[in-house]
Amino acid sequence: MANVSASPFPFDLSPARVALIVIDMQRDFLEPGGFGESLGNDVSRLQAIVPATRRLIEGFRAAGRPVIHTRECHRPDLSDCPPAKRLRGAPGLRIGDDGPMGRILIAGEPGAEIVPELFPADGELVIDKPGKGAFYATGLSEHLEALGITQLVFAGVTTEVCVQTTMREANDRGFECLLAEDATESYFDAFKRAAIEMIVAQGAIVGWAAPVDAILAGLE
Ligand code: C5J
Repeated sequence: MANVSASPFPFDLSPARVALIVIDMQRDFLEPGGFGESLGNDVSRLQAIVPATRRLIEGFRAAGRPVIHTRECHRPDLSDCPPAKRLRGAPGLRIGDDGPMGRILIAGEPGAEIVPELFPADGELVIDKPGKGAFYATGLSEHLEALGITQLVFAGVTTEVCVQTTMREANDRGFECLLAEDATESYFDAFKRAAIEMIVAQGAIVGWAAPVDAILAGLE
């Protein structure tokens, strides 16, 4: 066990039982012309965490620990996209519409792909998920069980939506959850800060948060 300096108190990282989950670092959320920008967001906020996320991924690879990537996307016929999700709000482009990077959030389209800097290595699991959480309608739970994973480190976007949804469910499923605070981001600074505060509140009610460097030190 290695102690990681974390909030609200040190996290006992178990290098043999930990995996990294990188949530939705997709072109549709990070690049101009994608879904995130069509909702009126400044995507440069999310691009800024790419270097720290890359360092975290490389640290897990070097330690021989599993790196799992998720992508929020849907089947081309939208059969896994409830109308309530597709029709909500007033984005410039809805899920399934044609955009500059192909159809928005559709599996196999360029926009649904993970940004090149963080592209999965051969053999790394990539989970396509129709929901915000990575456990709903995916095989993630069975995969983690097969690997004997009991601790999860989280990175990715957005902190208060897909990252927090997945982290909360992971916590309910009994995983010890640690958020890499400089490898996650929101389009809204206040939302990111509030999400982290909520996660670590009341003695780590959902989990812990720590900087990438502290997590990497615990992996060594
Ligand atoms: C959103 C996500 N925000 N990956 N997706 O719609 O957080």
